[in-house]
Amino acid sequence: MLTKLEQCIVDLYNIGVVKFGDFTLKSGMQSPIYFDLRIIISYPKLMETVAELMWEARPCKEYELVCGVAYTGLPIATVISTKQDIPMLIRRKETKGYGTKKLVEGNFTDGQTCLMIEDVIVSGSSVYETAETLRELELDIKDAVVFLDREQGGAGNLRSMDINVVSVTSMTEMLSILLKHGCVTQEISDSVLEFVKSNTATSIVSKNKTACNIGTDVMDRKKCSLESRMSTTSQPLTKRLFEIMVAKKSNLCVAADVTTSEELLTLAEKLGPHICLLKTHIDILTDFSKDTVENLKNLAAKHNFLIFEDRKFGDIGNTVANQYIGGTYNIVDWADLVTLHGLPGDGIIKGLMSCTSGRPRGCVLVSQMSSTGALTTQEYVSGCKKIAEQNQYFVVGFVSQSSVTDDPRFVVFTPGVQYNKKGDDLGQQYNTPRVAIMEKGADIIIVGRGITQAEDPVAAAVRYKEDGFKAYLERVSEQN
Ligand code: S5P
Repeated sequence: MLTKLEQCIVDLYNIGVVKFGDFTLKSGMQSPIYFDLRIIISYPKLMETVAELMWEARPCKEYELVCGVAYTGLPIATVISTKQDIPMLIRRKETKGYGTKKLVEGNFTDGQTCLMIEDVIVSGSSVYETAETLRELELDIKDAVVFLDREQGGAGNLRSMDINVVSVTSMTEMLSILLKHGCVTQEISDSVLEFVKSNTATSIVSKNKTACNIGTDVMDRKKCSLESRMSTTSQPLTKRLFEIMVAKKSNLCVAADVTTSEELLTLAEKLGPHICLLKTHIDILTDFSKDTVENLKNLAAKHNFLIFEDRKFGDIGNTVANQYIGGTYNIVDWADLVTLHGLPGDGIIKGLMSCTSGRPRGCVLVSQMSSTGALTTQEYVSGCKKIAEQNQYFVVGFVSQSSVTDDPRFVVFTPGVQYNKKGDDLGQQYNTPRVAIMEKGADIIIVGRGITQAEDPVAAAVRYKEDGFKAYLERVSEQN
């Protein structure tokens, strides 16, 4: 005799709610399992069972309201609302551009208790966004009930925001039921559990602050040590970058804007020990060949730095995918990081992500530029931040001229750094490393001609590196 939960999970499996394969989650994370509860709207009886199990799992006996988290939480909340005779609220994903412009639909009064209903949590950010809106309207939000907890840190993240979340089932329990009933092989089940175990460092971002999974503290990027930031991110390359910066005591990226492979490789060999990143404009080379990048990759491994191609992609997803993987340069093959503009919207990132075939890759959004008259407005910066938050598994950070984010997961890269000059004849503007780090909020300084055209590039690199790291240490040790 199957328990109600067992029967429900087997039924969900049979209608295709649980899928095994290679999936990209909302955050950009690649997952070997996808739980897609949306299709239960086609199976009313099963939806009723899901709603019953969720109602039975609720943390408190009584609530004055229920609110489904869009979209899959909505039909489930509706079933609970009608069955239990509890009024319901709907939180829109976006405000309407007309009429009342309300974000929340339904009647309520200050202080009413409201239970949030969601299908599945990964980081908990969708539940948190809803809670944040409802709390702004003076509703009493303490609890959420979800059907599946993917066990990737969401429950802990929500607890640190004072939201108690209970789940009908967990990934571990669901897999063991599916295994017992022959719906999944031991091998796949093990690989999913392994994936879950190694991807628990999700975090959520609220409008005003960042919740990190380090205790319950709210962290400000500029005050956080690189070590403490490692566990805030689920982007593998960001973690690696932090590790390299700590190991080499370097927040220096050299912009190796030279025209021959020999010059590029010589710079990489000589400056390699002092930098965390080497930035290329590969299309400046007059003699590019596959050997150039093979040799560069070897030097990156030898000296422990990442390769950062400053391609500044700026087109629709399909075009950038072709540019990233194809053409002369096959950038995805050798560049750990690439730059891109946020102008085309989110699709540009999806386009890049579609090319990685599981290789650790990341991108940096150019949100502000160093040149005079740059058209990167505050509104544009906000748009870039939103794209980054929605694609946190792929976005490493921002190229910018100010502290565009306080979120410790994201790295701020600042070009336009040089000691001796205020600018060039073509609109470039410079700050010193200290100003870039202490005043503009840079994590990494990008230095080009200040090093490549110095009489002694190695000595110059050492000076930029030492001053840069000293300024970082000073910034994190400063009291507010
Ligand atoms: O806003 C920007 C963004 C970038 S990535 N301003 C910049 O200067 N850059 C790049 O940084 C630019 O393409 C160049 O490779 C480097 C600055 O070089 P420098 O010689 O002026 O230090």
